[in-house]
Amino acid sequence: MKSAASLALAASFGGCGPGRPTLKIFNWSDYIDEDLIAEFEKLAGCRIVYDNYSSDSELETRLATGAGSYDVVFPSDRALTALIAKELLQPIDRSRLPNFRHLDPKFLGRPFDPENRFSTPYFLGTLAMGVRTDFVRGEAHGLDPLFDAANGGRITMLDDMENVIAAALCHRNLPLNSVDTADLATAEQLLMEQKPLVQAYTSDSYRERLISGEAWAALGWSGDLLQADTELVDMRGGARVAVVIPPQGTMLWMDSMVIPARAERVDLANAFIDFLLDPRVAAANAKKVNYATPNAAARAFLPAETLANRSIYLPDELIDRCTWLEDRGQQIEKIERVWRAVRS
Ligand code: N2P
Repeated sequence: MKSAASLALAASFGGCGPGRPTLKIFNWSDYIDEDLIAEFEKLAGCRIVYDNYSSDSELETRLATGAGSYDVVFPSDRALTALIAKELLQPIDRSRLPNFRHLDPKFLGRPFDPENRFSTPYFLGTLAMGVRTDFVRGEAHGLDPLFDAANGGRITMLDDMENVIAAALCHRNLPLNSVDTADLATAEQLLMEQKPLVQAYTSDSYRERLISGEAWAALGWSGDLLQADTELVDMRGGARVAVVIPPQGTMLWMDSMVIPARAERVDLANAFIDFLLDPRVAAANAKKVNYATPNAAARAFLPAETLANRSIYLPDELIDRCTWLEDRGQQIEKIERVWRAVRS
């Protein structure tokens, strides 16, 4: 039985049947409760084409070359500045997003889009490490297991230049956004020494590798690591993934929902974004992906244990020690040079 709201929504997009309109979405991997995709298809009487990417640069290239147009994409804070400057996004019509009001004002008006003309916050998370506690013994001190020869061949690092270098700087207690020549030389040396121990530089397969036990220690995004732990708990084999947020502070990030300039179904794109902003939907999504929701009203629908999870909702004193990725302008070349050395 369809609700009146869903019938109205479906009617406004041309209804069901073979001629159903198509909404094209491009999102990071493991970053949505897939039941919500089916729920929206039903609600709006549309078909969703859902593709994944694993880095901001992959997204930017796709939008810039126009290879396949998308209607909703999810760039991170650092990528937004460039996407806006290159006119690859379109301004949002706030009157189409009645649920926008549920967002916590603390996550609006960030420097990359001060008036939220283009972006609607989706999730926040951190750069973190996951370790298989059955293979990596003892309490992890900061990111130590990632650089420990005892885990040789069982370590994965993100395929992401700024975050890998930030992790190395963090391990050496240096500022995460440093472009100081000596700091970067320290990071480079550490990463070159680590390289023979690394099984893979990957941003989209570490979750699975931790679950299978192929990887024992992984640098990753907090929610994906927590998802790996949840799956292991569900499998009841006794294995766990401990999620470690370095106590000295880590990188924080926030991803947003945006509509590309070349989107073909702006009507459906708005309806989909507004659907994800619905407090009940936002809570279901947050519970599944284990990232922090910027949706204040959604918190009422989240289990107390999720809200109490300090790897998702960081305590204030830890947030104070964390940083956001800074735009390093021309100095980024220094970071690129280190990354080339590590990856060549
Ligand atoms: C989810 C990746 C989170 C996006 N797999 C990092 N910005």
